[in-house]
Parts: sequence; C-alpha cells; structure tokens
Amino acid sequence: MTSPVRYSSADGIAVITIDNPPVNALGQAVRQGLWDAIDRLAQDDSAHIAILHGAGSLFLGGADISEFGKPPQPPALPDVCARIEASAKPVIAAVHGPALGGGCEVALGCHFRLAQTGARFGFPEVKLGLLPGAGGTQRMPRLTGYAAALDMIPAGGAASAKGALEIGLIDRVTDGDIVEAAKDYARELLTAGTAPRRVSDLPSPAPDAQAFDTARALWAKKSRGEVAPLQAIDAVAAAALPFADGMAEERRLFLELMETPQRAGLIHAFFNDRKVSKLPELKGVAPRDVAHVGVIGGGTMGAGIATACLLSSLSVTLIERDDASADKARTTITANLDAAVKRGKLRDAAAALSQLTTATDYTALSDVNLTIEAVFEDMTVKKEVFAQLDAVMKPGAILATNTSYLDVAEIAESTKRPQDVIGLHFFSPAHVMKLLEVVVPDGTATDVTATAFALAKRLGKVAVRAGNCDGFIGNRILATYRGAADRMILDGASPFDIDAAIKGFGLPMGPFEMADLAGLDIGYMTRARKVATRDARDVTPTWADEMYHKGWLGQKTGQGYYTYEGRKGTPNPEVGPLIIAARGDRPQQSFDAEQIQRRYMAAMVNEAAKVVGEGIAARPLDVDVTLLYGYGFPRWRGGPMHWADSVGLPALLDDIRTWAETDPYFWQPAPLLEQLVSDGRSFADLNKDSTK
Ligand code: 3H9
Repeated sequence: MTSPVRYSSADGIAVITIDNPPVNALGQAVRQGLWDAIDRLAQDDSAHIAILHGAGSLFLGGADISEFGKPPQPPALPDVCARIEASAKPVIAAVHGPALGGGCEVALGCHFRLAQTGARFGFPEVKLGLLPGAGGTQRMPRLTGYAAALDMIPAGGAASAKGALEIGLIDRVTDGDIVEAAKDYARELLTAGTAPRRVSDLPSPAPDAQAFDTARALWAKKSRGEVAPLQAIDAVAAAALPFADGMAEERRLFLELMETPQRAGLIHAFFNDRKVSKLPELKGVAPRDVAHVGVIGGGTMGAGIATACLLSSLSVTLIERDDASADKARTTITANLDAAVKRGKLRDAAAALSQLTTATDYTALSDVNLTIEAVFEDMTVKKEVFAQLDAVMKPGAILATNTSYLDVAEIAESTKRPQDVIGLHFFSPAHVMKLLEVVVPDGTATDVTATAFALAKRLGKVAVRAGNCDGFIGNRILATYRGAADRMILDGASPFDIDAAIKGFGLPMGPFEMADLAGLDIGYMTRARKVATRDARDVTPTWADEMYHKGWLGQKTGQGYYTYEGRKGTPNPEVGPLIIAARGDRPQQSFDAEQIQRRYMAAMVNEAAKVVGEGIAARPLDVDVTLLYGYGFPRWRGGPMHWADSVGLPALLDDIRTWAETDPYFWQPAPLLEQLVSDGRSFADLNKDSTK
C-alpha cells in the first residue's frame, strides 16, 4: 500500500507532503508515514531542512476521528509530534487552509510556522468532548501566553493566519504559493544557519491567575454539564509544570475524556451532521436553480426567511397584502440585517438589502425560481395562496410551504404541479435557527427535494428529510414529550421541578419556560385545533386553558407559569391552585429529577421510534439531528436516539410497559422499539443498515 506521506528532496530542501483526502486526517498510516519521513530526513545527507505541508485544500484536519473508541495503533500522535520536534534538521510547517486539532499540534511540533493568508489554526477538540491531546495545551501557551490559549482551547476556537501571527502562534504569513514561500523561508534559515527552535524548550508561560479565574468562571457558567471545556482549562494549567510532566497530565486528562459518554455523543453528532444530507434518493440528482427566491408573507417568519436568503446573497421578492404591510416587513428585515452586522454575520447590510424587492402583486413572482409561503396556518388560506402561485410562477419553479403541521400533500394536490411542491419548515427566528425540515409528500419530484437540500446548504442550515404527517418529525415528537410533562403535573410534579430537571439534563429551557416564551396562546390554539380528533382517553391540561382565559400568555403578558421582570421569571404562585384543582382525586406521587428526566425522555424516544418506524424520519440519526438543531437537545448527549442506545432499549421499554399499566393510552410502546428489543438491536444498528 502506498503511504499517504510523500518525501522528496532537491537543492538541500526536503518536502514532506501529507496526502490523505478528504481532510488529511492523521490516521495510523499518516502517523507512521510522518515518522518514517523524519527518519528519512535524518538519513538524507542531501537535505538540510524540511517543509511539511498538506496536499489538496488544507494542511491537516486533525486526528482521524473514526479511530476514536477503537484500540489505539502506534505511533501515537504526541510521539509523532515529539519525533518531528526532536529532528536535528529544522522542519517548517507550511500551512494553507485549516490546521485543526492534531493538525495544529503537528504544526506546533515543527520548528517554524509559515501560513498562507486564509489559513486557520484551531483546536476544535472540545466540540468532540476532548481536549488537544498531542501537546496543544502545553505548546500553545508557551508560544502565546495563557490568556490566548484560554481564549481558544476551551471554546474550541480558531485564529486566522493574521490572528495567529499576532498572538505569536506562528512566525510568518504569505500571500503567495505556500510551498514556494516555504522554500524561500527555508533558504533564508539555511543561510542564517538557524538551528531548530523547539517549543518544548521554551519556558513555562508567566503566571496569569486572572486569565484562569476568568476562563473558569466563564466555562462553569457556559458549559451546562459539558465536561471537556473545564478539563481543557486544567490541561492548560499544567503548562506551568516542566514540559514532560505537563504532557503527562494532558495525556491523562485526554484519555479520561476519551472514555466519557459525552465524547461518544459529540462524535455521533459530528458524523450525523455530515450523514443527514446524504440520502440514497438524492445521489447524482442535480438540484434546480435557486438564485431568486419569493417569500409570501412578511410576518416574523416570512421576514426571517427573507433575511436568511439575503444573508446568503440570494435575491428575494417578498409579497405582502398591502403597501403598509410590505413596508413593515422591510423594516423588520432591515433590523434583522443590522443585527446580523452587529453579530459579525454580515458585512454590508445595505448591499444585502438592495437584493430585496417588496410587492403586493403575485405577478412580481413570475421570474423567481422558488417561492416559500409563510402565511397564516389555515388550509383554506394556504390553498388560495398556492392557486395564485400556480397561476403566475414559471414552469419548473418550486412552490414551497413553511407550514409547521398542515398536510403538504393536500396543498400540493390543490395545484396543477404537485411534483413541484414541497414543505420547507423553518424554525423561528428563521435567520438564526439552523434546522430546516424538508417535508416531502409522495408525489414530489426528486430534484425538488435535492433543490431543498441545496438551498439549506446555501443558507448555512442543516436540512432533515421528513415525511408528511401532523407535526412532521420535530413538532410531532415535541407534542408527545410535552404530553408526558403535563401528565407528570397531574400525577404530582410541579412545572418548576420539571423545568429544573430538564435543564439539569442539559436543555437550555424546561418545557414550561419554553411555553411562556412561545406564548401560552400557541399551546391553546393547538389544543383547540385538535379538539375534534382528540381521543377520549387523552389528557387535557385544563389548568393551561384557564391560564389562557385569564390572559396569562407567558413572557409577552408578563405572567404565565412564571411572572416576569424583563426576561427573568420567578415561579407564579397562582398556578399551583389551578393545578391542584385539575388533579382532582387522581393518585399523587413524588418525582425526583431523575424520574422526571426518565419519563420525559422515554416519551420522546417512544414517539421518535414511531416516527422512524412509519418512515416519517428516514433513520434514527435524522431524529437526533432534528432535536439537536431545532429543540435545544444537548449536543453532548448526541440526540435522543443515541441517548436511548446508551441507557439500553430493553430498560426503556420495561419502563414504558410499567407506566402503560396505569396509562395504557399514552404509553403505547412503539412497534419499532419492541422489534429492536426482541432482536437485541439498537438505533445505531438501524443507522448502519441505512448506509449499506
Ligand atoms: C484531534 O485532533 C485530537 C488530537 O488533539 C489528539 C489526538 C491524540 N477525521 O467536514 P467535511 C470527514 S480531534 C475523520 O464535509 P469540509 C467527514 O466526516 C480532531 N474524518 O469537509 C467527511 O466524510 P464523508 C480535531 C473526518 O471541507 C469528510 O471528511 N479536528 C475528519 O467542509 C469531509 O468533511 C476536527 O475536529 C477527521 N478529523 O471541512 C476537525 N474531519 O465525506 C473536524 C472530517 O464521508 N473536521 N472528516 O461525509 C472539520 O472541521 C472539517 O471536516 C474540515 C473540512 C474543516 C477539516
């Protein structure tokens, strides 16, 4: 087998090229290849200095993540970095594109670092539940001091070439060809007779107690149960020790993290991010053009969708019913774009705004490639809009609806081109939230689905394919776990205990804080909509209906489950009596945080298993991605299906069957869950099946 590391030498300069597409990950063959290349450099009398660079579009993407969790194969990356550093002949890291994680550590193991403008140096390890484990926590602070290292490493951050030069992480920046510039640098160093400059020989950084206090306080607050950022700070602190001792401490902490479920959850999420858009049905299907997008409706959602498109340099034509509404939409979009400039997401708000046209007549849409309807959630209204779109839009244009629960097939069938109709369910605020559910009714053309995925990519969103049912993937599962929370209230838990337990699990908000934020009128309307189809055995949160009738709509009225001063809420004491009345003579029990979490999660997973079993979600991983990007599920838990696998499906099913004894209607086990348990299989097995 040919090595992914090539060695060549001419005019006294060796060039070591790492060529391991797609991202030059530092798998075993690359590590061995690097080791051998440094041996060869030592023996190559014609070479006096070496350049190390990556082939393709980047330097090195880091350790090979797919090796994690498997038995380690030598040589280990810290040893490879030490081997490079120990070279008697100088080695220059010539960096273009990203140098991430272990890739950045290899650069720090080299004696000199040259970067092309556009290069990026970073330590994303904490985003995988790890910390830099090949000397990054020891070498970076020796070059930059503690403060810069503590800015970057616990955050999983990165610096541009210019930024890296400013903090002392690298030596030079060039605009030219990276290998040619590195050769010039090499000749300069040879002429000057410069010896290898080993970072491990540099003294420990000057103590900086304040930098540590700031970082610890920040991450204690920000990490919400995630362990890697705080461990990463501990590893950086070990740079005060002699280098070898610091390395030993970094290794100990790294290996400790490697064993955590958080590492497994975050790596599951990393690979899912990439798998979610890889659908067999879309393989080789070319998307249609989407340069010009139409949006119907300029309310919060429509304006948010228009903003998202403008942020991605698409032209937008927005239709409102009259000039005053169109002006209002323009004002909202302008404010959204200004806020994006403040957040550093956009440079030129005026340029983006110049791509927006507002109109009151549908004929303005005659030339757009795709229109997204975001009007009132009512089938009759939607059908009227689609009839007008059908009349004016050019052949081959796509008609999309942003409905969050209506039947997309029914909308499609009301047009003369059902094959061109699709659901694009954005989440509010649409220009901020990453999730896009692509709702595909049976008759939709495959290239329309491919276009929806291409649009999501252009918008920087994560698209998940969903089948057509009430609530699609996310809101259908949400309705069920919200139902479990309401049942726990009737059985004896308080909404405040439930919120605290769910936050303790790692979600940013509990379900009742969320209800207050969304507005209690939303839940009331949803219940009203379902009244005709509600099963007699279903439970209604009558206390929530009373809250609605009292005008307690949550944050917007200053009172809901909590009373608000600004956005800060304190438990509303007047909710308790309403709940007690709703409980009547139902038997009561006490719930601790773990019991609350278990019921809430079991309801989530059981409904998710139904969603997968019915083909609404293509794979369990699609549910995981949906909950992560649309519902605040903690990334470090991987997603509800990954969590379910980690606690074990048989135990979960046992719980569901136990609760079904008293509430058989709500706790109907998902057939897919029963099947998996009886076959001794997991959701991960189903994910694997889907890639075969
Ligand atoms: C580490 O380094 C630990 C060390 O400190 C200590 C060790 C002892 N490994 O993202 P893309 C795959 S931890 C294996 O679409 P892009 C990816 O799954 C590591 N595979 O490309 C995808 O596969 P497929 C720290 C990897 O151009 C394909 O490559 N490093 C790895 O948009 C293309 O990926 C990181 O966390 C990997 N390291 O972006 C960096 N990386 O085609 C993680 C990617 O089958 N990587 N793949 O779906 C990235 O951030 C981006 O991939 C990168 C390129 C910016 C490099």
